[in-house]
Order: sequence, then C-alpha cells, then structure tokens
Amino acid sequence: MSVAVKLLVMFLVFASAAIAIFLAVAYSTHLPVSEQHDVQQHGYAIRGRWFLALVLFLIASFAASIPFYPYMSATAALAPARKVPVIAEQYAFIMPSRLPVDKPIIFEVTSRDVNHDFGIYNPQGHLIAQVQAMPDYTNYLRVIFHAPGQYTARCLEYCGVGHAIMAKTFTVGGK
Ligand SMILES: [Cu+2]
Repeated sequence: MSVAVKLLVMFLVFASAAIAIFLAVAYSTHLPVSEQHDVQQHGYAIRGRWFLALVLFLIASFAASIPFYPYMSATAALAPARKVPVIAEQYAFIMPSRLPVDKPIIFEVTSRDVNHDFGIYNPQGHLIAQVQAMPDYTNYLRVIFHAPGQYTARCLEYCGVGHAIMAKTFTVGGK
C-alpha cells in the first residue's frame, strides 16, 4: 500500500469518526432537558472516568511510540560506521581513493586553510551529500554508498583562483 493510499485511509477513518461524534452530539440534543442538580453527580463521574481513560491512553501511546523515535535508530546505525578523515585545502581534498559499498561511513571533514565545501557526486553526476569544510572545526557527514563506481568530491564554496578545479575522484567498491 502506497503512502498516499495509507494517508487517504487514515483521513477517511478519522474524518468518519469526527463526523460520527458530531452526529451523536447533534442527536443527543433531542433528548428531554434535565435539571443541573439531577445530572451533576453522574456527569462528574463520567468526566472522571473519561479523564482517567485519556491519561492512560496518552501514557500508553507515549510508551508504545518510544521504539519508533528516530534518534535511536540513527545512533544504532552510526555505531559500526567507518570514520574517514577528509582534509580540504587550496585546491585539493586529502582523503582515501577507495571506499566500501553498502557500509556506513562518517566523513570527518575539516579544512587546512579557508572555508571549502565537500560535495559528493555519484557516477551519474548527481550531488548526493555535502557539508562545509571549515578550518579548526570538524563536520561529520554520514553516507552509505549503495552503488559501486567512480564518485567525485567537488568544492562547492568559492575558495580562491583554483576553486573550479578543486575535485577528487574516488572509487566505491571493488578491489
Ligand atoms: Cu572552493
């Protein structure tokens, strides 16, 4: 089932529930009128039970949703990643020329001189990831290369006269 269909089904379910509640409320106004003191005790009891049910529902929802919190899976995926230092300088990237396919990689990107940008292009020439390369600071870029081939890192921030030729090709997979 596609995401759009799931969203449509969810919308229809919740919209139907909302409409049903409105109809029930509208219908309930046809009942004979009661005096406040006749119904007060009973009403408070109903309110108390609903409040308790709502609190329990919210606690249960909160507990049930914790495993789906994205940060845990992101942290788990980071754990076995291979760290690859990248040093940018006028006008080159110092980094390995071969990297593994389908393995999480964390590029540790910094600069030896001025601000650069580390942009990774796949073999089709599409930009797939990028991060700033800054002096005296390390930025972390997590990448998984899903296809082997010849990739190219290019500088994406003007850094001097040689900026346009600042590139490094590297191979993913093979050996
Ligand atoms: Cu540059």
